Amino acid sequence: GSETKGMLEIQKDKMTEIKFTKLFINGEFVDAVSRKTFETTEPRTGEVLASVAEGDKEDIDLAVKAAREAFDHGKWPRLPGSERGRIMRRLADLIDEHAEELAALESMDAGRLFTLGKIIDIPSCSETCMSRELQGHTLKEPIGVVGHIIPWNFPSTMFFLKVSPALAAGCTMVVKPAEQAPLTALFYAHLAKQAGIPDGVLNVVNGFGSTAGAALASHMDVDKISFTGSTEVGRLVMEASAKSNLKPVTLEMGGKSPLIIFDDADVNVATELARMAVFYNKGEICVAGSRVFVQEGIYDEFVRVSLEKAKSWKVGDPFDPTVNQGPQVDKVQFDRVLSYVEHGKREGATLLTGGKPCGEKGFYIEPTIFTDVKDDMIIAREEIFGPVMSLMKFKTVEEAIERANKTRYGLAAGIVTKDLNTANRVSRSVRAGTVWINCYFAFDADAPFGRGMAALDGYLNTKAVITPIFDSPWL
Ligand code: TXE
Repeated sequence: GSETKGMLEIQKDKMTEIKFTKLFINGEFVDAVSRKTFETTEPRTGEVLASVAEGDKEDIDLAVKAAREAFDHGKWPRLPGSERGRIMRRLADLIDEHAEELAALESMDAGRLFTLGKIIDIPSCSETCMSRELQGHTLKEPIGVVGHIIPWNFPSTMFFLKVSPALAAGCTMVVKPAEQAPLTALFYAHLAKQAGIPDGVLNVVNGFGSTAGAALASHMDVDKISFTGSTEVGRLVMEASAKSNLKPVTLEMGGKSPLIIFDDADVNVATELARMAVFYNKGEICVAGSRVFVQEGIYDEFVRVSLEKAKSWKVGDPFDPTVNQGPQVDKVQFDRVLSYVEHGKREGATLLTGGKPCGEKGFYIEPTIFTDVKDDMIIAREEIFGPVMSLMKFKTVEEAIERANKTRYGLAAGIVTKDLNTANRVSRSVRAGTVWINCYFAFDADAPFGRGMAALDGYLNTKAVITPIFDSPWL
């Protein structure tokens, strides 16, 4: 009907031309040495979106060489912090200017909701470029050539969470984006050049993990690796460092974060937070609150309202502004999520709603809720990375803490209660890097999660410089 037609029109004018598909090395877009390319699919349709140059070891070598040269002899690390800050602010302005186009590219490549990309992800990217600069009079020095290995769930956000602090610190770098979503990184490389970031400082080499990624992790001339992705690969990256030059490695891997809801919570607020915590970005988020513990007094009511809320959560085209949830990033993740649903059913959890693919094409999955989930079930232990909520009932605060901590992960946790004592007690006892109280996914520019001074620190070396003064007794 006319509604469909209207929506297609919205999509058409948001669609963007794909301008950059080659590797970005030493300030130029170039083919891979092998001339090979790979196809990236569009999760909305399951069809091919673009052919992208496929980098491998030789390309990583060229990119590291460019970054090395730019670090050892180039001007970037030697510029005063304020001057680097000025160039990065120019980059921030260029990102803002292209926000719509970038958000569209991200929707096409990664299935991110267009509206949210435009108002959250892309502006936060430009913000990370603005937040800090390194003052020249400290004894902190840039660590050198950095390798960034990036996942596909928030391609733009992850790019800048890694690249901005490294640039601000004065490092040079090679970025290996995820093969599932390789496009926006190339656009940012183009903008960085336009902003005046010198050639060789920021290089982008697309390619696969076991080839390009592994070559970067084991490179003798790379001084640091920053990785976000699966635990299995994180282990390989650390091993590659150990077997090469023992470069420091920063790893940010999976999660199975608990969201603990107490009897005194407002059920409407709590169900809303739970829905966001698990279904946001189709569950493809490392800090997703995928284990929802609900105290017994409000459990039944919580289940009832959650079911209603899942039913009104709209799945569909990421360009449609009325949609809450877009497609999973690719067929592999789509199949993986559905196989977890099967595990849940087999192990005896109750499938309250969802659990099936939806839409005629593309990788869409219904928002899914399991009740009667036990701590030792696979769906309660492993990261699903999809829109699957596991509901668990608990009685006491002690029990909630103990069960929340029964995980090999520890990224985040959420607490919903009106009682300050409970909030304080649980936030101190729960093992997690970020604890949200009566909110979820609230980020602050100065919090250590990839930003602020703590982020910058990861790209700096502390150097002790000792010199005797003229009539020092040590002479
Ligand atoms: O991750 P990979 P995948 C979790 C999530 C997801 C699962 C699998 O549970 O379902 O991991 O996702 C590069 N040496 N997370 O398979 O393979 C790869 O090319 C060097 C959580 O996509 O870890 C990509 O750039 N690099 C996570 C990056 O690593 C290698 C986000 C991540 O891919 C490599 C993503 C190798 N040997 C997945 N092999 C989060 N915490 O947000 C692969 N790579």
